[in-house]
Amino acid sequence: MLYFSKLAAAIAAASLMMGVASAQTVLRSSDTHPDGYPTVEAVKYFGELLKDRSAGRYSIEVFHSAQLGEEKDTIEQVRSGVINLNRVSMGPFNGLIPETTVPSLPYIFRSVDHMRKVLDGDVGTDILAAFEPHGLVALAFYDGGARSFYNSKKPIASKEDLGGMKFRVMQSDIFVDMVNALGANATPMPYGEVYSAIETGVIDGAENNFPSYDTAKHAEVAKYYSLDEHLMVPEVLVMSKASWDKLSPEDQTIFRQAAKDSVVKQRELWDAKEKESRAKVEAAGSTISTPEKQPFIDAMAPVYEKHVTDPKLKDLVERIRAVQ
Ligand code: GTR
Repeated sequence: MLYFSKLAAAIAAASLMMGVASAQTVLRSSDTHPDGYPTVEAVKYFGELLKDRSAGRYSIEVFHSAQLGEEKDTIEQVRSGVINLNRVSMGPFNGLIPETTVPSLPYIFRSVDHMRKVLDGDVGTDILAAFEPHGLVALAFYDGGARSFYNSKKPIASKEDLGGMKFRVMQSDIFVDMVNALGANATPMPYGEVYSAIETGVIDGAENNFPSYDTAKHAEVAKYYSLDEHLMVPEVLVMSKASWDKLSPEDQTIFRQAAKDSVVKQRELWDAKEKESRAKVEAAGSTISTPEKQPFIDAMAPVYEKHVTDPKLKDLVERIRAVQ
């Protein structure tokens, strides 16, 4: 009797061990946005596709709301392999990967359609490939729509109205130079500090798309949104090269395809969220002005002169402009 119960226990232990051996690998992914945000939901969807296509061997846990840290810090953690995946803006990569500066240039894209076409084509493939020497495998671009200025002080009816105002930007020199070229002052700081910086008057405002303006609650403290659409900085889903190298070539193909397929989902969610957030902030009392764009575009010449000197980057700019 004792023998049988021991045997049963041994079998149970063995199957448990086998279970552990065949258990799924749960990859950790970081996002600064809250649960439900289009990027967070798209990475979850990517995880579901992976789970299905790998017969349950891989899945993803998304740590949303900056639980793993602000973007710049989490990028370093992904490079060193501490975090497996990260959904981030292109902006914080500008100092590290020169090619990421090009899609981060003001008014480089003529429209959202133009941006999507560029990112889906050869230029997009080349920019994604530029991450690899930096300990990162870039799997896909997500949509971050257009970014515009907002502030707590006054409506911006023209470029001149920005003069002397203080705006938070993402931590990249391009954005500092962009704000300075508009006659305003730039303060680079992490996303998570923006709300209180506006509330306490350290800055007059910031710049972002409607979903971020809404979900980070910046609309509560900066009611004047001006639709100048100076940036369309793409989002990017990156994987740690250390994690990537552990995958078999077959699994790498599954990952790449699943990431690609999640882009379609993200764009659908994005388009809906942009409309929803805009309606929500307007209903809550934000006013939206539409300054003439051409003076903003004209003011960007020095930013291009300073940041697009390398022939490789000049070529990327030309290729983007040539996409119809
Ligand atoms: C958002 C973007 C984030 C982050 C943030 C910021 O639009 O989705 O990844 O970059 O802007 O301004 O820091």
